[in-house]
Amino acid sequence: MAGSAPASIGASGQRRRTRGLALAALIVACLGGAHLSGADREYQVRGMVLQVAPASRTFTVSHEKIDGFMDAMTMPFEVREAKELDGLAPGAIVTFTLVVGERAAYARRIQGSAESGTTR
Ligand SMILES: [Cu+2]
Repeated sequence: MAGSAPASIGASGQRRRTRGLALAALIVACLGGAHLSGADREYQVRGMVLQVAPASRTFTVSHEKIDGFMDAMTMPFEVREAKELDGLAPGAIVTFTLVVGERAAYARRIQGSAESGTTR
């Protein structure tokens, strides 16, 4: 039989992989936006918690624009210790300090905002 393989085989798999890379690149671009000079930088961040994942020590926040660093967006942030996520729940309005080092970034001093009404 003179069967010829379709030339387009595997095209969809290729596309899926490209999308994954684009997402990773977005996160890197986001954290790489600062002009890192070796010293850690700290930024005040305010936003709404969308997801909390103690197992991976991360929480996802829809954050407001961070002056001099990045525009408003939704992204995951890491914390040093899972217990820092205690009491956080989707929908909470929080402020925290984002520490950006040469190779990693993490959130600290996460505080609920009075506006979120969780302490009523
Ligand atoms: Cu961001």
